[in-house]
Amino acid sequence: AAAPDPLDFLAVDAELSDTERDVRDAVRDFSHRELLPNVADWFEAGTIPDPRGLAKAFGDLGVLGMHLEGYGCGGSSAVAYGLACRELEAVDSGLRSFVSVQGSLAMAAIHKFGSEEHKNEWLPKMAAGEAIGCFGLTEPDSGSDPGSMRTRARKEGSDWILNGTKMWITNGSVADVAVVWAATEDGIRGFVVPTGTPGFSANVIHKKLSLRASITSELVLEEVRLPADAVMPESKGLGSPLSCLNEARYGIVWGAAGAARACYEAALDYAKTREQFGQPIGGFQLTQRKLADMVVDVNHANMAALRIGRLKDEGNCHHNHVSFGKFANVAAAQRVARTARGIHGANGITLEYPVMRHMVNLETVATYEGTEEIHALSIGQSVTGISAFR
Ligand code: TGC
Ligand code: FAD
Repeated sequence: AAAPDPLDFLAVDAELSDTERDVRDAVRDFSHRELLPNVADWFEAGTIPDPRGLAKAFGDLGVLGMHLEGYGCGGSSAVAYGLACRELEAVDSGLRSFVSVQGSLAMAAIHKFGSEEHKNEWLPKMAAGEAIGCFGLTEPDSGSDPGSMRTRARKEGSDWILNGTKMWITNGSVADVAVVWAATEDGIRGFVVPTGTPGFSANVIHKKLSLRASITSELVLEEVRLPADAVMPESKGLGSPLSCLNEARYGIVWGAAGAARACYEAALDYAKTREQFGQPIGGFQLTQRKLADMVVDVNHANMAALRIGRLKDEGNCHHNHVSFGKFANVAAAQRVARTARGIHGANGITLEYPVMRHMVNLETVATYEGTEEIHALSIGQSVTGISAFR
């Protein structure tokens, strides 16, 4: 047998079909050409300077809502979509987030729960990157417990009136359309809110130390009047937004594997070339132990992502499978990023190398889309049958 490839030790990618490999390569080429040369500057600036241009480029690449069927969307397999997330997050978590929020949250919500009119109006232009969407679930006082939301939608004649504040909303201030979740007399419903509607405003959140190549905003809704058909007819209860979260969390399972791989590859390269005490630091036993731990984490993460992706394509993926993947892979990526940061010595704290950027991004990835603790509790509930959330 051939010796293991240091960059794919367990040959996980050998399990991919030709189509899946083509998607992987196309997204990797695009990411290396268009994103990697710019991402450190965007991270340093604390923004994405041309979000509309980026949306259009992602639309042309075909990654926005690529796993959704019809309405101008790609209709790809779950594994192909996951590979796209992996390659994007190998560059930066904020860039995968851009694609996740558009395709797996805003578009997926409209696709699952919207009317034919909502789908026809928004999905084709969102898939093309001509319109940007955001997804407003979290509030200042309602994060892990979204059922406690205070945003309200009340009926006035046939119109809906929305009031409330959403917090930490990716792309909120650059979005054309916001999917807003609000409590009504009939439970939680989702609303399609064009962001030009009077009473809707968005404020950029500054001073972030993580996910800096991403725009994060507060949404304020003050007596926002919407027509009767703004409500997504199929949305009913907290299960509706949670089912969208499964889609985005699935992308994170793969994305975290990408961030981990990027950190491991940077550390391996550095360890082989940086010399101290007359030899490459990769020649020291302590460094080799770190590389061994990293290669195990990266390959475990890839295997878990592929297994969960295959379950999803078979129609056998339960949301607790996704919790398992998010919990395991984000923690693995955090370990790898932190170790890789150390192997880079002082260079590791700069934006000249990707490792600390990934390390601090992963703080966000561990928090959003269900914190590490929330996914631990989901797995705990799944294996014991006992809920420990409250
Ligand atoms: P609970 O009573 O357990 O559930 C309410 C109903 O929902 C069902 N359900 C799910 N359905 C689909 N998918 C899931 N993952 C589901 N989890 C639960 C459940 O069966 C129930 O259905 P029914 O028919 O019996 O009513 O609800 P709970 O209030 O106890 O909360 C459960 C908990 C804590 C797991 C949930 O609320 C949760 O996941 N909290 C974390 C919140 C979160 O992840 N927020 C993310 C916001 S979006 C974001 O972060 C975007 S980041 C940008 C990016 O992705 O890049
Ligand atoms: P809290 O829920 O207040 O949690 C604080 C701590 O308490 C955590 O450690 C948590 O695990 C722990 N905790 C809470 N409950 C329990 C429990 N039952 N048992 C044990 N420990 C518990 N949201 C959106 O809706 N849309 C977006 O586009 C979006 N984008 C984001 C982008 C960024 C950069 C960030 C940082 C967040 C984003 N979020 C978004 C919000 C994100 O989903 C929330 O931050 C997350 O759900 C956690 O909520 P919280 O921050 O209020 O923390």
